[in-house]
Amino acid sequence: MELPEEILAYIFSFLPLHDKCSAFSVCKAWSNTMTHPSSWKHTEVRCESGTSLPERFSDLLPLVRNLKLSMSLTDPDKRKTGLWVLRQAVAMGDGQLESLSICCVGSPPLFYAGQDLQQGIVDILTNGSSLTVLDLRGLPFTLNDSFVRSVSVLCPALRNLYINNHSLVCGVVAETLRQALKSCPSLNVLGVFQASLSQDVLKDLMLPERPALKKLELRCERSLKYTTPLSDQIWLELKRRHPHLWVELELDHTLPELHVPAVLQPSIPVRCLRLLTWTLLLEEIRLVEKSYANTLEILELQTPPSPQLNAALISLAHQCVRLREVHCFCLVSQEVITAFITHCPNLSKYTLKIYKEPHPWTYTKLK
Ligand SMILES: *[C@@H]1O[C@H](CO)[C@@H](O)[C@H](O)[C@H]1NC(C)=O
Ligand SMILES: *[C@@H]1O[C@H](CO)[C@@H](O)[C@H](O)[C@H]1NC(C)=O
Ligand SMILES: *[C@@H]1O[C@H](CO)[C@@H](O)[C@H](O)[C@H]1NC(C)=O
Ligand SMILES: CC(=O)N[C@H]1CO[C@H](CO)[C@@H](O)[C@@H]1O
Repeated sequence: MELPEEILAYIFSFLPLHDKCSAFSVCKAWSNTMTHPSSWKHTEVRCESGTSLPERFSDLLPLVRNLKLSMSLTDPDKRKTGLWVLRQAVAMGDGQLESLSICCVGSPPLFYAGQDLQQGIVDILTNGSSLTVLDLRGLPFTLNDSFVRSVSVLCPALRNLYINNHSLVCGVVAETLRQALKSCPSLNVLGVFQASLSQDVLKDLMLPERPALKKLELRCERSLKYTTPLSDQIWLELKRRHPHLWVELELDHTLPELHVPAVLQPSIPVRCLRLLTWTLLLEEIRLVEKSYANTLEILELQTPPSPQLNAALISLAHQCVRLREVHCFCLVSQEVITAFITHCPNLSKYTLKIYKEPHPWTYTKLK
């Protein structure tokens, strides 16, 4: 059976690089199809222990448009291979790589600060690039100011930039973000540590020449102790300037309890909230119910169980009816589950347990 080339290319686009390579050698027709740009829309390359990359990758990588690079950090050789892959895709591809996401598999060596990777990425991008999406959420080390400044200058077409990684501390100051906004005038999706935001950054985002801001992903951790909290007024102004903006907030256990209410300003258009603080969150849940009922779609909680928590969640379920997902990593009562199912018509996934289960807890999917 002969499939039209477009359809075949579409199917090939889902293959990981290894299988794409194999498809190349099957027959003439397939090998032609593999040079079709659609075959390369998405490509994941894994540089892990035990796998090696065939030589011919160097001819194929320049065809990649959207690259997901997964690499093991444990082994310096794998980091070098990862950078080699990136170099082929960027330098040989005539600036056609559109999106790049880098993530790590396995745990990094102790005290590994990612110097070689940060420097390597900057070196590879040194002739400039037309990247529109750069996602570094999967890097487990602190990204620093000079890295972010360099990348923003080298990739002026960026629209989506994610540097809100799970590293312990924020390494990027507000001035750096302001510079990145200047260098990348089209940025409209931004994932950062909230400690990198300042009143001035938000004001820059409101300038008349800026495009409509779509999404802010903010990680709130202990670095916030040393910053001035953003006022509700400035959030209100931002929301007025960008009515379609939505915000994803993640508060982790390193954020001192006392700073939690300052983060949860009522005018933030919060669509997704992860309160992973392990502290009692009764006041906070009341705040969420009061402030975010019109926007909240995803809620995740890590907090101790109690009858008061159950009552607070039942009350929240009555108000936050737009919820699509709710995940609570402590035991709750059956009434809590019933309340969410009854009041939130769009609920599609939940992690709400009435009995202890072995970890990791799995979620329940509704039809
Ligand atoms: C940058 O461009 C110069 C001149 O065209 C070239 O020699 C060099 O290899 C390029 N560097 C990278 C990393 O692409
Ligand atoms: C930031 O990281 C780069 C590359 O890892 C390093 O060369 C530089 O010294 C670091 N700068 C600061 C201010 O820590
Ligand atoms: C449920 O989802 C539909 C489709 O996305 C939307 O139009 C509707 O407003 C949602 N309902 C609630 C209560 O959020
Ligand atoms: C937000 C995010 O995706 N963070 C990632 C940062 O890096 C660690 C370790 O690689 C990942 O587990 C996190 O998911």
